[in-house]
Amino acid sequence: MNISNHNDALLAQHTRRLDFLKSEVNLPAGILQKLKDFQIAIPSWALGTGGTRFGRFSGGGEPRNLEEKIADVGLLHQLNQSSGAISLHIPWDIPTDPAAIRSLAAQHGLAFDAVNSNTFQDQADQAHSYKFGSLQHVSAATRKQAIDHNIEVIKHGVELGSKALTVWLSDGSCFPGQLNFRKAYERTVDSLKEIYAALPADWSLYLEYKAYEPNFYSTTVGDWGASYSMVNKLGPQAKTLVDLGHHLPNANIEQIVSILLMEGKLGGFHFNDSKYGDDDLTAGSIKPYQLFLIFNELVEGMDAKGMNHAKDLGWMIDASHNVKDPLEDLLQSVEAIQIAYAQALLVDRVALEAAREANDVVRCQEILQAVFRTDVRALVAQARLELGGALDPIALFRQEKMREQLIKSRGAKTVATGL
Ligand code: LRH
Ligand code: MN
Repeated sequence: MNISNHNDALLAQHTRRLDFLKSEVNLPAGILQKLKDFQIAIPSWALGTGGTRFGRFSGGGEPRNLEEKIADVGLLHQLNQSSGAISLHIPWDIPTDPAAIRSLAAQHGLAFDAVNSNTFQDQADQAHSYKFGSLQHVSAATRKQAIDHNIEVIKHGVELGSKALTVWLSDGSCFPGQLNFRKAYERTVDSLKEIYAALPADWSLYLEYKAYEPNFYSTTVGDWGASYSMVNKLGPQAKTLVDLGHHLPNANIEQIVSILLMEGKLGGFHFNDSKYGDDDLTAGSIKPYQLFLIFNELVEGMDAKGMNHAKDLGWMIDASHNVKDPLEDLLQSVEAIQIAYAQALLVDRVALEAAREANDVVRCQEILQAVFRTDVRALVAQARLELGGALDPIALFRQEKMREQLIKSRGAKTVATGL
């Protein structure tokens, strides 16, 4: 892949855009370094074509195994220098030879972010079904099976150098009366306590909440309140994970983020976007202002706690691609997240705070919206350029006919494990 030729051809246009941005806004010191340090983990389960119960339309050249998934994330990272980690889902991606997988990832400049357990599907050789839940299940044997699986996932993560376990539970009910909410909650907490006890001292447990699906009446870890109350019962290594698509319509996610951050209980994110439900669409593709407002709260809240933006929270994408090339979609998501972060770093927080203290509502809005309406793409591109990435990753992906090459080497009908 010839990144330097690609950049040479775009350099003049890029420099013009960057100079214009610099003439419009004073860039805070260190903003480029912050953008360069900001790495977003790619989900191993979103490198193929997703689908819905109504259909799945494969684009071809999908990774057939974990090695090819790592190569695909490596390709993304080569192009944008901002996808330096992969988040695995077990058992969709069991690393049969962890040492080999770890060194293959290192060759691509990749680390392993949080590992994800899966007690929302029954595996062929499974003794007890998760049809009626896992950690909440009425049967102690089923709960134990789910606890053991999570402990197994931690072991896989330790071998790969991961430092966090993400637990998302589809547990809940589909009809009123079906579930004793109190027992389900307590059984889930007691089960999580056994998983928490198996965490290495330097690990985190991210408890992901979700309003509905696949259960359609109640979800036991159904909102930030349920997750927050549970992680508080577990201990300091347990935090809440915010998947942007897991909220009821019109939820104020940026306010939830600010409270969890203030409480020291925000663990990380699954970035995506949605119009209706858990649509798992490209980050920033439906509600870009919300993504900016979330990063605005993150920068304010993390600075208030002296946190390291790049290292102290889990930055991960969780998306599913039904009509777009998975790799192009992921490149778009990373770009949208970097843009929202860059804009949040440009907010004049002193002026904003003064306007807030003066109840000058219009001034508050003007300060935020002026930044949101500032085109920072040249700044994000400059960070990529300085790290050896492509000025226009999607253009280069297409110029180099990457998908065609993947179809040629893997075939048109390959299906990646995952959603
Ligand atoms: C549930 C979820 C969870 C994953 C799954 C792939 O909707 O967001 O994070 O385990 O998607
Ligand atoms: Mn998720």
